[in-house]
Amino acid sequence: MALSDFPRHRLTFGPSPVHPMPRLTAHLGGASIWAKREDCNSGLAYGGNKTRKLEYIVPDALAQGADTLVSIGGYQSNHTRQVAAVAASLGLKAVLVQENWVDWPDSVNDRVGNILLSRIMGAEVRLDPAGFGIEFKESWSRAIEDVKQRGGTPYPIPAGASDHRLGGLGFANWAYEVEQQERDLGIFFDTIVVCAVTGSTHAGMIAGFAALEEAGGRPRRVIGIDASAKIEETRAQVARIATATAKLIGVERPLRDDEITILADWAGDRYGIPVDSTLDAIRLTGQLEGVILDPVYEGKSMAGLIDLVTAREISPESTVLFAHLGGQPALNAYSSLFTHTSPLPIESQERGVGGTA
Ligand code: 5PA
Repeated sequence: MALSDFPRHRLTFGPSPVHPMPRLTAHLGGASIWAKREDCNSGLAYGGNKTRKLEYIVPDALAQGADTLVSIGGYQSNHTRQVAAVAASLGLKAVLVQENWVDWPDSVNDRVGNILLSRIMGAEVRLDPAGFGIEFKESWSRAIEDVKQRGGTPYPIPAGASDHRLGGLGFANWAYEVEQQERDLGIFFDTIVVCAVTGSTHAGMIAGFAALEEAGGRPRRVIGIDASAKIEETRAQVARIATATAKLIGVERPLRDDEITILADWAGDRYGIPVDSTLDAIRLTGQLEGVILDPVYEGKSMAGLIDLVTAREISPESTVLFAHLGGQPALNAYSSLFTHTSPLPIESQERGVGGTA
């Protein structure tokens, strides 16, 4: 089968925007940096990477006659917020298990940002004290059973919509979309940088680009930056989902080791807790580009990009695509990190690079 044989339920506006980041590029003085924006890919509750994954999962849920989407994440899960939005837009119910994944001392952590949005959209939100883990959870199977006992038809969606047969297809499709945008722009992104936690975003990209390479496309590097601080689990999950997704979309050859690259150095010690490099990356991207990143995921992957470009581990000749996967609503639970403006020492001659002198 090919990717185009799988049914897709459109939840995104269309291809997500791709744009250059000229002031960040000039500041880093190395590779040319662009972004592809999943944080504004849809009108459904701010969109994000899960909205894309759900485009290939929703047809299966509808075919099974489901009336309730059941999923799981942390209190500030972006994934569960997107499940709530998709359920609302389809006229389905959502039951969300929200676990205490992050020991974060913000008194409104379970009330603002993503969880607030899910409640507005009518999801049944179940707070659970369990900690971070992408493995199978008892609370999730209990939620599924409860829906059945009430006479409903649940459709289980695992954490991050990752450990699901169709979970990698959304970002395999992203690879095809990038290739089309490259043709339109007359550009080639030799390096992609993407955040990885439950794995199917990165894995889907690996599978999609492998399929394109098999069809004669140029090879490229897809660099995953771990934000789980459990690198071995994330790497194993990415490898497994990439392999399964590649098979699903008709890639004949086994994936090479160098196609599965996940780097550990920017996650800090714990999932959900930003470190200095995360906060620096958030401020730098905000102050140079007006682009907002979150402290759990995208701040960490951007920190990786910044260091790899600065250290020339990404070549100065490279054209790099930063996959911005969303996540900003969680910033509301991290307000204590940003109580003051901290202007960065940005050289004055850099100020005009974006266009206006
Ligand atoms: C998430 C995930 P994967 O889980 O597909 O590896 O994606 C990582 C990722 N960026 C990157 C953002 C903004 C994300 O939300 N979020 C999870 C959630 O519950 O929100 C699945 C963990």
